[in-house]
Amino acid sequence: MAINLQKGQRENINAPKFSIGLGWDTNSSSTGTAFDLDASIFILDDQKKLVSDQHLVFYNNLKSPDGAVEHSGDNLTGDGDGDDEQIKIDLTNVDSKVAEICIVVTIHDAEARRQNFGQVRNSFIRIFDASTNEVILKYELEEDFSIETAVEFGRIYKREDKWKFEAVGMGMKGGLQDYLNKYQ
Ligand SMILES: [Ca+2]
Ligand SMILES: [Ca+2]
Repeated sequence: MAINLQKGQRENINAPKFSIGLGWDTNSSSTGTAFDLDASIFILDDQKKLVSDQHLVFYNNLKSPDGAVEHSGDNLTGDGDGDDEQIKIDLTNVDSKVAEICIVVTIHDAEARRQNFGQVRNSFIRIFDASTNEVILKYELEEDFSIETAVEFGRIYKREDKWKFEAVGMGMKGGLQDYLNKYQ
């Protein structure tokens, strides 16, 4: 049975290998131009900084150096139900320096296209077993965003050698750059 999380809720992750599915829907008629949302994964050390530049996994860098985090590739439209972008995680391979994995979704070219998360609907993050497709955890983000152009959907972090997931659901106005400033 999947556990449905509320914002801020934390749960243990018991299986070290799993996939993350991210979904969203947009209505391009609200701004006149197409939306392209992108998942970026910040792999952080215990000082909450990127382990290296290669530890930012996104459409242009699909795999972390240790192979533990792998992005499925860029989805350009978000059309349809189900996952729009996916990430494979193998915590048994993760570099020993890694303490946290943050999953951030940004709107590509948001400023020029005058788009924000106030126009995005049906956002979710789910953790599932890729071999059985069984959903373990799911968090449906409430639609309480307005001008944010980047939202941290969730984070996976280590506490006393156990990995946990937190449903974060917090946004920033300055797009991916805000998160680069925070974590680089
Ligand atoms: Ca995309
Ligand atoms: Ca969708």
